[in-house]
Amino acid sequence: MKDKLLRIREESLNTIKSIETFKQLEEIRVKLLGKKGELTQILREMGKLSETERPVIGQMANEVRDKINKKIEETAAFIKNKELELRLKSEQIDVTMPGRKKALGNKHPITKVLDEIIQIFVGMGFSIVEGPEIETVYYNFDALNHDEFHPARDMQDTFYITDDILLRTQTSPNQVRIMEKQKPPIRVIVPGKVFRSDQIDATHSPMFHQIEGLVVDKGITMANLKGTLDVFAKALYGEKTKTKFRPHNFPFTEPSAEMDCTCSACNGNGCNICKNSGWIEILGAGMVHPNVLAKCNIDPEIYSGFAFGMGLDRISLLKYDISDLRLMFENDKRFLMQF
Ligand code: 2NL
Repeated sequence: MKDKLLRIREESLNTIKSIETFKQLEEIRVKLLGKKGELTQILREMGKLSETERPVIGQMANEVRDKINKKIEETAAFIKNKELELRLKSEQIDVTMPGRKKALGNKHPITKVLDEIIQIFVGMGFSIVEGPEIETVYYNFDALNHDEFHPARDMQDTFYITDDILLRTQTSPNQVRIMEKQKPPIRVIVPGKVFRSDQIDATHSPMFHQIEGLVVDKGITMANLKGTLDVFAKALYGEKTKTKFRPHNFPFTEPSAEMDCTCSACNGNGCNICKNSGWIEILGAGMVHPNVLAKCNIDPEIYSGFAFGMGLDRISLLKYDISDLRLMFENDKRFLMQF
């Protein structure tokens, strides 16, 4: 029995030495010291021994058990240390590595042009106002002096929600709201989305962007309109830009005009962008119709004003030489990242 104990001791210590994982260690522990373990077996057979042998073998068996236990504990600590070391090594980070760059988006070409235009008018003392995209027939048409039979009112051209509610076809209803609320002097620009029932093609979209402007005060004349819009054109397209005004007709202004600028791509010499005319039409404008002022409780005998409106989409297409309006709304990053 003594030999057996010595053999167990020798073998156990050798096996434990070569162990590398907690799982193996636990297996060995059960094999040696568990209920069915070799050592336990021996301790159980102690009864068979003579009284002189029993204490000697007993003490020896205990010593072997303690020794194995101790070795197991040491090995456990060793494995734990080794695993920690491995983990530290594998999780090492190099704080000097350059970080991963987040891809920043960029502004949409229409937003860029809008920002630029806003900057110019803010520089001239205008405030920016925004308003609802869903409007009443009154604010969109009646208050703007559209007569009962004006073609723009047609179901074919305007998105009606009910007989009385529609998607605004221009941002002007918002200027009406401002005139109702605020006494002159008024100097505002109103950017926003507008809606018309157009078939989609390279130059048309049922949703597009406008920026309109309104100035109302005592003594405002056509000279203020022309001066302001000429300064605007020079700020947008460069100091050398010339402007010209052609007579036009809008229900809400009288007199009305359209303004052309010399083409900034060819300095007015003619190119494919301006279709060889040297001029580019950029906005419509006019003196606010007395009927419109009166509807907003502003006395047209005391006050006068000018107003203008332009399509941002068209100006952006021209500025960036983009051939198809649909590209603007397809959200294709390959297109959008170019601006
Ligand atoms: C265009 C022309 C224009 C206005 C908009 C306006 C607003 C009020 C009173 C009078 Cl409240 N007029 N707006 C005036 C003239 C032209 O837009 O071609 N837009 C794209």
